[in-house]
Amino acid sequence: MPRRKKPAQVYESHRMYYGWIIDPANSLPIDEVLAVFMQAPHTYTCEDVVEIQCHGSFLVLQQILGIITASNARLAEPGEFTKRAFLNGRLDLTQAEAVLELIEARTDVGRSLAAGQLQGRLYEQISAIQERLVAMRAMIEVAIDFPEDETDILDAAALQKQLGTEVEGPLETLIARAEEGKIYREGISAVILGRPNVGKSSLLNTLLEEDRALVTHIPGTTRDTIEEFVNIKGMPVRIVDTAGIRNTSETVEEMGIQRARAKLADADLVLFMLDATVPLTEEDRSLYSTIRQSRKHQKVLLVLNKIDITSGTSPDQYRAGLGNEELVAVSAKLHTNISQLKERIFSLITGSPKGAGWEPGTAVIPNVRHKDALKKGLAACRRIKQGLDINISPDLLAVDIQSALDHLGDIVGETTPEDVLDMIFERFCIGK
Ligand SMILES: Nc1nc2c(ncn2[C@@H]2O[C@H](COP(=O)(O)OP(=O)(O)OP(=O)(O)O)[C@@H](O)[C@H]2O)c(=O)[nH]1
Ligand SMILES: [Mg+2]
Repeated sequence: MPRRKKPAQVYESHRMYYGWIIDPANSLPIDEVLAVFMQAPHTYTCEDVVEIQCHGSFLVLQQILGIITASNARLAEPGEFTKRAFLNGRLDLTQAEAVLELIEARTDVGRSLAAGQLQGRLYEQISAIQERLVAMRAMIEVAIDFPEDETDILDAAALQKQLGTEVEGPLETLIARAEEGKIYREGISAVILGRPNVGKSSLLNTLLEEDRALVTHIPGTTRDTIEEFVNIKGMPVRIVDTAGIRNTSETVEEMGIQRARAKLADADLVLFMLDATVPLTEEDRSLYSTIRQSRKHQKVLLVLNKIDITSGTSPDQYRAGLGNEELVAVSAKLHTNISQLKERIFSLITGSPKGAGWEPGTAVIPNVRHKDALKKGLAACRRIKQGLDINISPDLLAVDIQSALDHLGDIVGETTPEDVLDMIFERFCIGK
């Protein structure tokens, strides 16, 4: 603890103390700080915690950490605080995951979903389903213990109905939510492709509202891919600016073009950019057919740029040469029709008509890991129903009930294997 004028013998829990950190090696002051001792169990990890609030200088932090580690402490591993909170039962696994999501959220919608999960909304829904299954398991166990009364105890039709409404239904709803909420949680990726000089980097800058990428009148300016997140109606969209694609003998430019093509493969959406000051060129056509050949079902939006300069070609003439894809006419330079472009991107991805963004409200959106376990839980539930159909022995029903329970237990961290836990907490940064 920091040195105070009158060092206390006992530090009160959850009380701020003011003082100085003094270097024990030479008794020189390091920083003026506030420190708080928090006694278990009312702490983040449920263990005793000391927090020191110093000035945010790298050197000060390094020196204080040096003193602390010299007295037999060690640095926490990534996510260790949250992992301890989880292992000590203060958070379930979905809440622990929500901490990471809260830190990494890129839009308000994402942040709000993470906050809801941190409050335990997903956990509550999973626990409710678990309780139902436990009650059903109890009934089946009675049937196992008193086989002669089995027909009286196990009303197969009633049990099937109960499974449908109390387990299957809620599981299906959660799986559907995971699908529809995925884009808000993980975002999508949109790659801007087009000939050199059509204004790809200008569009990235306009969408970002900052001069991120270099823009010049010289074709071949962008040599590497540049990626930044843009918030489009609550949906995090990774926009990838690429090197203009053309035949070139220049090695660096050619490497950039290769990267641009590679980005095409993992994009959800291609913003195919055209230059309104010239008619459609042969290069445009061949680039378009490359895109279509490589990913037949990929979404493509034609972006006709530089409409501030009038030309003799109508938007429909460009579309006619490019598979009649949807087209938005913009001026990246003058920011014309940019909100319309965002609307089109949003509706193309979400499939919802243009208009309102998504309101998270009190929605619960399971992540990919949860969805996987929910699907396995649902499959087990369906096996139970089929088993009841053909009157299988209660012992076998109990096995499937247990399997459904285990999959739900994986979500909240009750039965999650150690390696999965490690994978989750390794994604955290140090100090969380
Ligand atoms: N008039 C007009 N000029 C634009 C517009 N958008 C971009 N430009 C100009 O077009 C030129 C090329 O713009 P960039 O954004 O560098 O084009 P690019 O597609 O990234 O080019 P490469 O990186 O070389 O492939 C620059 O001189 C821009 O100022 C626009 O909407 N209107
Ligand atoms: Mg560029």
